[in-house]
Amino acid sequence: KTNGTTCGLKEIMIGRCHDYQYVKHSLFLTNQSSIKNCTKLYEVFESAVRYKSYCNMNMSTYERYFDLALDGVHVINRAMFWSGTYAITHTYSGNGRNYVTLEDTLAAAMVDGLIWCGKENDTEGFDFVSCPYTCKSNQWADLAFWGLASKTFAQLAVGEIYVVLNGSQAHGKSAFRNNSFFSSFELPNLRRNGTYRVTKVNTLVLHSPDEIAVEKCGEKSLLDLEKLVRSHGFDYACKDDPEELILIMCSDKWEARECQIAREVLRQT
Ligand code: NGD
Repeated sequence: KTNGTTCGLKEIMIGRCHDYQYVKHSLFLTNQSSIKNCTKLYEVFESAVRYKSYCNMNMSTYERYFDLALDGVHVINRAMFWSGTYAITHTYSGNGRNYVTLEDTLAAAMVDGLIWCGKENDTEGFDFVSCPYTCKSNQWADLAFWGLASKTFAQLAVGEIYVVLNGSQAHGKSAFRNNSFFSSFELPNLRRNGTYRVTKVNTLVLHSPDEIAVEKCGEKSLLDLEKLVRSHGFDYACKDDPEELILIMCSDKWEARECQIAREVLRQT
């Protein structure tokens, strides 16, 4: 077991691309002209990374890939960001049916959860044995893909946006961290001007059933977030544990005290 490039990277990416366009989103029915060539997309991705040293990656490495994969996409009133809440946010977004997360876009869906790194002077051109987690010589290498993905996605959001934060973070982590992808690459890149600007940031703060609520709306790091959001000229709203999200959390934590209410209400009907 290693953390090298995922075996079958190419087949997975091309397969996911077909699944995304022809099955999950049935684009051939609704918007045939927006269908992208999956092989071409993979080739553009591959040419950025294969045979290249991982530590030479930078914030422009994947520019062509995102230009192509996200061309023509914008997300009006339902872009959803997350930090420390991956699983529940994606259950809630419903593959883009309810809200649209970065991972619900083709560009990110093709590689979400996969690992890859190039290798110079190698027949495969990818390192299938191990990928460096950090490059001492180049801090940008880590950020090359997901940093640019986050920035590009933030620039496509229009109108009201949503961010799902974790108010039960352990180990002194805060709900809104100033070194997270959300605060470094997404918040600063939201459109502030023009017809297609962002108008309002809706923050949803989740507390895991049976765990301590470390931060609630209007407290600690959530105050910093509010100030920052307002200084960018956006409206701000914050809600602790919206009911529809409590129900999703309780489906995994049925025994928790907070989930008793849901149980009792469901029994009555
Ligand atoms: O220092 C790091 C690091 N810190 C977190 N992560 C890191 N990866 C590194 N190589 N180096 C990974 O980022 C971590 O394993 C998580 O899976 C992921 C997100 O971290 P989290 O939960 O702390 O939240 P962030 O705010 O940093 O990033 C989430 C936002 C969200 O709105 C997405 O649109 O940024 C976008 N995103 C960023 C990174 C990765 C998505 C992904 C993804 N799909 O893998």
